[in-house]
Amino acid sequence: MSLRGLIFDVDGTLADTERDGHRPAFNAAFREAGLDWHWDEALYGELLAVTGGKERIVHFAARYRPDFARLPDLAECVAALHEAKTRHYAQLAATGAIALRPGVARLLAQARAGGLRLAIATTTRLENVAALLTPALGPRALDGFEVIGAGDTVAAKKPAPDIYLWVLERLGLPASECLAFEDSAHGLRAALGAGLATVVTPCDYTRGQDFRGAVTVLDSLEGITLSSLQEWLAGKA
Ligand code: XBP
Ligand code: MG
Repeated sequence: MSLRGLIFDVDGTLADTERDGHRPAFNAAFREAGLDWHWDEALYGELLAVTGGKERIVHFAARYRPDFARLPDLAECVAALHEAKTRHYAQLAATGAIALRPGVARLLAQARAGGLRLAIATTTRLENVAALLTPALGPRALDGFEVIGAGDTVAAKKPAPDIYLWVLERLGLPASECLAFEDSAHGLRAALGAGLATVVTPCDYTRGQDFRGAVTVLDSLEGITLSSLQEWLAGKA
């Protein structure tokens, strides 16, 4: 089977965004709303078990702030917090403070030059993806991706396979001709659930998770060649 498309997760895979990007943005939104909530590094690692920012806030409230979780307008309050969080994250990312992981920019450029079709399948919001990629890849960063599945594009977030299935459908490619790139066990499950051979590059928060089923687990995307990607796809088939 020949390789035709690459589908990338964003958070943790293209850049290590969680500890010093999303986490402080959540905390800034909580402060701004007058809440005494603070997600330290350890707590945030625990909360990453729930994907999606709004879902993560709801989970935290249910577990640690039951009074807040019982608010009759909980959904609106969470949506407002998440809007503020997105603003803070996008502002920070747009400064270029969150670098791409080693090898990412080179692999994207090589894949494009080699005629591969590129896509994104992420849980985070589209504006966050734009803010993160623009400083590193330029103002047309998103144009390099033919399909971008982000945020609430699908109702069921990772580890459900829905976002990958949505992206595959729009690419018009079978899973057997694509590779997925993930950093977490949740993301891997989503990609595998869509039938995708998956390369895993764990990040700080996900190192040590169960990556059974991945075609390979690597420290980074540095040094990867298009022929090694083709071999991983063939090995999986
Ligand atoms: C990323 C996430 C996201 C971000 C926050 O998971 O779980 O929820 O932490 O983004 P993945 P939003 O890398 O598997 O896509 O606040 O925009 O939801
Ligand atoms: Mg990820």
